[in-house]
Amino acid sequence: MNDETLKLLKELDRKALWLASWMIHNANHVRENVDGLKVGGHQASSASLATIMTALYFHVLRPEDRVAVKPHASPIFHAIQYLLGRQAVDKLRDYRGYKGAQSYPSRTKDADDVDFSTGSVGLGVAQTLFASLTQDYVRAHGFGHDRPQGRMVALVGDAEMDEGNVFESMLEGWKQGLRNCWWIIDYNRQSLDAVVREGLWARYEALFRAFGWDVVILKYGALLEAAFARPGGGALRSWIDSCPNQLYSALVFQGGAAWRKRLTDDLGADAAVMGLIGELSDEALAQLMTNLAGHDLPTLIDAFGRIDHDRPVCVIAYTVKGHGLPFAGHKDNHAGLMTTAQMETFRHAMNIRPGHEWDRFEGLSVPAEDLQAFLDRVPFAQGGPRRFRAARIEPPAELKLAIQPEMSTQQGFGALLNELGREPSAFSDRVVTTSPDVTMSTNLGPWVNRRGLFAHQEMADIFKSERIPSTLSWEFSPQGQHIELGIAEMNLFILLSALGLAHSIHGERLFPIGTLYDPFIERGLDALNYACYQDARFILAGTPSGITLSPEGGAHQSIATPLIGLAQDGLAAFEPAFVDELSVVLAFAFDYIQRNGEGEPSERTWLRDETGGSVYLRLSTRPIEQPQRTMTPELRQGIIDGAYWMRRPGPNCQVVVAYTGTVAPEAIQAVGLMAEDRRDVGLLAVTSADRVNAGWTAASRARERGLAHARSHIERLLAELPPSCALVTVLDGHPATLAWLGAVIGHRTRSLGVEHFGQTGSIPDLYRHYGIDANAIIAAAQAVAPGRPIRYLKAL
Ligand SMILES: Cc1ncc(C[n+]2csc(CCOP(=O)(O)OP(=O)(O)O)c2C)c(N)n1
Ligand SMILES: [Mg+2]
Repeated sequence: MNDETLKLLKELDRKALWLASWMIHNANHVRENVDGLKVGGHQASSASLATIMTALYFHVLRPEDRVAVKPHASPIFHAIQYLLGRQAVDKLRDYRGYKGAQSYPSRTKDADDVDFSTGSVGLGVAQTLFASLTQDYVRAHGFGHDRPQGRMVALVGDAEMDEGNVFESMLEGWKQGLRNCWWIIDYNRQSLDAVVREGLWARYEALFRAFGWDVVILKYGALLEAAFARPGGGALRSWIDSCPNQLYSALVFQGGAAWRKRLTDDLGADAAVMGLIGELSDEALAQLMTNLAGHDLPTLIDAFGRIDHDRPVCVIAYTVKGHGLPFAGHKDNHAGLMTTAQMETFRHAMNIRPGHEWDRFEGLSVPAEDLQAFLDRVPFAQGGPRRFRAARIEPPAELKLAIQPEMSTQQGFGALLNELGREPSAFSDRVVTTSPDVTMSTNLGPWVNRRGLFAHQEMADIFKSERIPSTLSWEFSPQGQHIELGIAEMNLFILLSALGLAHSIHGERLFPIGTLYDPFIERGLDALNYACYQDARFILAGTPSGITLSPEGGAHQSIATPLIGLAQDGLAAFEPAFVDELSVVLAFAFDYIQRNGEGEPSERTWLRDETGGSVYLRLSTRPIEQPQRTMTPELRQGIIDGAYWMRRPGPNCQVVVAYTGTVAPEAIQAVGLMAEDRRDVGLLAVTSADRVNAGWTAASRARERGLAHARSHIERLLAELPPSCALVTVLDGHPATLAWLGAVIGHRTRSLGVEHFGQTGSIPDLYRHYGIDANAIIAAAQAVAPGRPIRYLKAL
């Protein structure tokens, strides 16, 4: 790098820090602060990473690289994009405001091509690892060779390294042969609350090396290195090396005079050291002592340039939190904000005239044309758009399957995928399944037998070659279409997040399907939420679910997952009872996950169906009798819209049983038993509480906004009922999932479900115990639809 370039980069470094600071100051002081909440964290954290990000974005990164920027560096990221001409000034002015630049980098809400969202610490870090794996998967399958391979880069806060999911992903990365992944740790030795433990860097180093990563430690900048080479330099280096983090931080905050006093106290007897620091003014001494590598452009650029292999790399870059700002190093600086007076001082130092704070080329020490010419050549900005659009791939219109008289939805799921795997096709060749060590027990086995497991290298199944009978062939190859993960559920969701963004990040559409035991969704819930927030597209099968896997007991039962399905944005949740329903839902899902999000809500359902999203299937291992019926277009639509009449209520209907999922036999039986004593009983199959609920909410809102005729699917279904009719709802999950049905029109409602869990036993034992069997349904009907006693009701 020549001096000219270095000068320009230094200018950009300062400028980015100024803009980030001004954004924050503007958000707090200039623009009325509407929510009363001051920006916390962003100022000091942005300053900590400013130089590293300058080196990366203006010099090191290539258009094909993708980056996860640590959450609190959002302002510096937006400032850099603005300098590159990729972000509008209005977004900066409205930072943290309505539709302005986001507080934490957001793929979905920001306009300046955030590659990976961050915010919940640790998740963005792991996302880069799985994005890298996805890149390899895509290329191994013969896709995307017309584009260069990128490096997946994470800018990691040192406290972020405390998150367990980071380590879980490292272990998985090692197993999967991770490549092209850089994690750059902003080692400022500060977290949100305090200064971190001594010597953490050594733990990181050992850890990363153990997992096969290259570790680059960047501690001192060029000024300090030069000083170390001089007489007295050795002693100075030893002093800094052994200086506790707390003391170092405190001295950084206190400045030059404090450095001098402390060094004199400790090393006063060493004339060479005293000579060395004696030449320097207080200001120059402070500059020297804070000249850590993470703030030294030549050191950074040199180090990044030396990485000449595709093994994963961890860079531990020493920095000062709040570097260059008045609260640098102070342990309380996380929420530190610059006062108006401090901003004024900074403005003078930057040579910026009042009213010109946002101008890109204001106050430069280099000619604007030179800077513009440099920006025009920045490699990162040479590519076209960073988001690809992969063409839609036609899924099969129907998924065919011979349905046995008795089946579970989980069996049906395995059988449907088995059918899908039979023939190669443009569609099925892009299906990729994954599971955290529950591939067999979630019925992915037949599919895996057909399509094999993915790995960089072929690995034979010795059991097969030794002719030992086994139902599963466990053969790995670069063509395999199943990614087997270790048990960590966080990894499952982050991998789904990466595979589910392949169309946008790598330009190639994949159809990711992940399976796990339903209760363990809660283990990975934050990562699931993260995947949805990034608008990744995948299908998730949670199976088995509820208390229905009864003998397994509490450790494997799920109650809350239907509510997660209902509430999780970006995830359409279905709980089919029968395999023909599942087949319809799965075919719909393959289409739905490809929709691109620009349409209006459907006038029929008021669902945002054009927007698309991911799909969650809550399945069961309970074999139940399958209905013998023809799949009419109307039935198909009802299943997709979320509900249909299994038994249409008559005009004098007194009670309707609405059920979801695997308790269908109980609901059917209860309705049969009640029929003699309650007139015109109806049976409503709810295949997606989520979708009928969302449609109802949206239609209600549309009416309030003046669209008087808006009606959602569930409103039309329930409008058939007389006002005096009562509802009994039931599912193997939390009763609140369907309880709201009573509010749609105002029918009296009793909701059955599971609120407490943990018992082992047979299905009849547990359904009786928790009150979701046929008798409990009848008892509830008797209570909400009083009339003559229902004769089949037994004492509870
Ligand atoms: C999962 C999660 N827990 C807690 C937080 C709140 N939080 C934000 S940043 C942070 C620590 C920041 O420390 P570090 O990563 O070292 O960044 P620095 O502040 O040094 O820039 C915490 C606890 C969060 N964003 N996500
Ligand atoms: Mg930190």
